[in-house]
Amino acid sequence: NLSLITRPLGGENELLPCPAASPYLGGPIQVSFPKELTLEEVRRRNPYVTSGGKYKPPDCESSHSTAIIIPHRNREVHLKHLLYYLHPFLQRQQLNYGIYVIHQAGNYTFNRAKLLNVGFKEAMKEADWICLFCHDVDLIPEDDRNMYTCEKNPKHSSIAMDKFGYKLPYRTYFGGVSALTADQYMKINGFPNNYWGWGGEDDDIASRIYLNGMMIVRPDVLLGRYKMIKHAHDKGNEENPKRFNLLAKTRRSWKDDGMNSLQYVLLSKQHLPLYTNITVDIGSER
Ligand code: UDH
Ligand code: NGS
Repeated sequence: NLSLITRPLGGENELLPCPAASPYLGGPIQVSFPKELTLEEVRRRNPYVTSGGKYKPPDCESSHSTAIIIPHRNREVHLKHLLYYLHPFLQRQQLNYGIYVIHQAGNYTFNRAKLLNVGFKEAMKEADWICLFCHDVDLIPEDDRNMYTCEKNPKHSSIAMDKFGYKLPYRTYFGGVSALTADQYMKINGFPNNYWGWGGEDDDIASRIYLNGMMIVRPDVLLGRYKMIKHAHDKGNEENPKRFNLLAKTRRSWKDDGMNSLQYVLLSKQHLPLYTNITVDIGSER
């Protein structure tokens, strides 16, 4: 119960460092999706969250800082449920964190990887985040020991999703929820900007990681469990027929397509109570 927390002070007004393992972790989480849930209720349950969806533990100094980047369009109901679970989850992990929703304006074909690049750029403008979590809006973590912190190599977190029978669908799968430090992100020149529509962009990112001498690390399979919110296929995110051709060229293209070629128009940035909402025009396929 976070409201019972007192502030153990180190020196004058100084908080002691948070313990290596948070005492608030509870393990498995029961996940359900009550229809009547409102953002107001989520807000009421998270009184320590400040403008833009930011948080710092009130009782200790965290050595971690994680930006959660959520690519988004037309999934408000999923977002509400994700925020409901994610805010308390991150607080139990005693992290400094901020939640960024990157909203693709317009009706042009969706581009998940480019939105994540925008999220990285905009989040880093606000703070020196140590760790960036790329997070699909419809994936709810089911165990709070699945730490939202970064490792020495890029980390794939959503390794046991209910829709895949709580197993990895294939060895290099990097979709859903994954985490990179800012250095790791820049080392691979960020993510590709040219995957319009569904599929392949996560495999491109995995290639970039290996091509740059890194590897994908994962949490324990008992901890990296996620429930996916069931939904129909999105309009405007049809399977990308070019994805196989693009993937065949990653080895040559990664250096020129990514953070160093990213172009977009920032339409708005709102610091809402539970998240920072960034609306962006990412253009269309050339
Ligand atoms: N997203 C949106 N809006 C969209 C499309 C995607 O917000 O219209 C975001 C959202 O965060 C989502 C993520 O992008 O979780 C990935 O979207 P996705 O459609 O690739 O993945 P998801 O697992 O659905 O949600 C899979 C659809 C099945 C396609 C099967 C094709 N063989
Ligand atoms: C692969 C896709 C990935 C996708 C994964 C899981 O085939 O982008 O399936 O998809 N790669 C290509 O299409 C090249 S899912 O079952 O979640 O719809 O993430």
